[in-house]
Amino acid sequence: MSERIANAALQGKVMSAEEAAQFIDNGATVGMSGFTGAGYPKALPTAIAERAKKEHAAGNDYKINVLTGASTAPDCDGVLAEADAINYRAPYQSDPSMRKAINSAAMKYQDIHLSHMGMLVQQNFIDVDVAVIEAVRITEEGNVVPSSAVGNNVEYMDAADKIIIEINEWQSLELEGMHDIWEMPKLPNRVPIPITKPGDRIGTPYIEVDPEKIVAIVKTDEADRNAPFKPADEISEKIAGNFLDFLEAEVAAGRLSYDGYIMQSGVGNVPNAVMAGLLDSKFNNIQAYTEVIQDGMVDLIDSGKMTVASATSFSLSPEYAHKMNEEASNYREHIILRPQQISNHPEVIRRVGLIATNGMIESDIYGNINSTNVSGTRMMNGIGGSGDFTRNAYISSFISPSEAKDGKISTIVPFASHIDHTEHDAMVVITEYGYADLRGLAPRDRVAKMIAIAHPDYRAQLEEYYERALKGKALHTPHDLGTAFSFHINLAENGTMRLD
Ligand code: 0RQ
Repeated sequence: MSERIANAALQGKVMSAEEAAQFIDNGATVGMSGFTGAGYPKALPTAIAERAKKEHAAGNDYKINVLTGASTAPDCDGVLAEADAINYRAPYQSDPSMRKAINSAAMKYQDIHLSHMGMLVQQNFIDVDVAVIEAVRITEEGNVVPSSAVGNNVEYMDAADKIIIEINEWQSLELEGMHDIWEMPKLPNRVPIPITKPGDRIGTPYIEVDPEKIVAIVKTDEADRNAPFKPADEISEKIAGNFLDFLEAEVAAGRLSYDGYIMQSGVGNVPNAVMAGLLDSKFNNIQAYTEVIQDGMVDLIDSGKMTVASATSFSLSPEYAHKMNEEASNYREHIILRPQQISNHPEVIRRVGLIATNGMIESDIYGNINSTNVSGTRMMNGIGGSGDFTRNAYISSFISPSEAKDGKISTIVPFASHIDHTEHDAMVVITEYGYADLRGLAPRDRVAKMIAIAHPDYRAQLEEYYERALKGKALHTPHDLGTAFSFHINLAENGTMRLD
């Protein structure tokens, strides 16, 4: 253990998770590590949940506010939601139990852009009482080497009065050297971020921490919890093929080169299929300036097609997480893990000129995108980093199957029931039926392109809607508000929309 806790004074702070949970009072705001199932605390959430259950059984109030990097896992967000231990949660989650608690109003959730979260803490909009951070090692000086995600660890530890470190022996010591920690000075002293290429390293491989603030160290030995990806199906392969056609068209138009395409990619099976497609493409020296490293990127690195991937976290299947742990030292020259304020920073995203590709729930016929609220009301996961990238990318694209819920609803709809990304930001929408390039098109000129990528079963209804919209007082963006949500209402009436 002394290899993992090199600071002699801190070795005396090792205790059980139950003991460490006593530092977290009712009403506390807790800033946790963790991003897409990687690098989240493995022991404290369960200990906090158990404490909450005991307090509730004794008739006492006990709820905390939880901030993270992004989503975590059932043994973090899941156990806390099930124990009714959360009052307020931000900025991104994807846990089924937590989703249920959010949609039944048992807890509050604020869906914040991932690049904003650290800034809100840094500028004192949100106070952090305790930081609970997973690490691979504490250095002799008391500095913290994060594990498989950096997230908002820097801002949370800076702001917190008390810090609890979970040293996870499952995480490879070889991760040390992969992180690049750089902190933006507080206002009014901000400076340009000196990153011009995804591979630029600008900071330290550890987070500087005041060791006096570390009140507890808890030892764990648990794997990150990410679900394995489903093998690519026919639809995701078609979407990936259409995305590659779009890239090829950009090359043909002289706007993109086969050498040095810079990508951001959302998580999921379809983005992974896109990366599998890139393996057999003419693109070389592919670089990622993104927020999560997925299986497909590891394959691209292995093949030599991807030279560098900059992110804030891993989001790997169990098989690939194991491989990364075994071979971290080999991947260090290709992978950089940064604080999420930097991985998702508008300044750098715009400068490097990347192509952003994210999933969506639905797009309307004008290109307004809903990423978060099913039928405008039920929170799915959250905006994550999709807003950071979509608003600032060189080209912003959205990929999705043309229908959801076994064909019961079209993902191309007359009017998006909730809008996360506006028509001003979304440039290209891709389904298994092709891509709609909306760049340079006025709203009315977008409609035919969007209907052409809708599922054939829904095209006539969409055309009929647009005809009706034109017959009314057809203004700049024709709509027939009385029937705009007919697709969503039908879905609700069919009883197929899960409301929890
Ligand atoms: O629900 O699991 O109950 O069947 O939504 O849909 O098609 O599996 O697609 O996994 O890519 O998720 C937008 C949610 C898409 C995701 C979203 C239902 C569908 C299924 C999942 P079931 P799919 P994906 C980087 C960037 C925001 C964050 C982001 C997301 C479930 O991409 O969370 O982009 N994005 N971050 O049935 C009703 C519709 C629906 C629908 C899908 N139109 N109506 N249900 N579903 N479309 C990552 C981070 O930021 C960390």
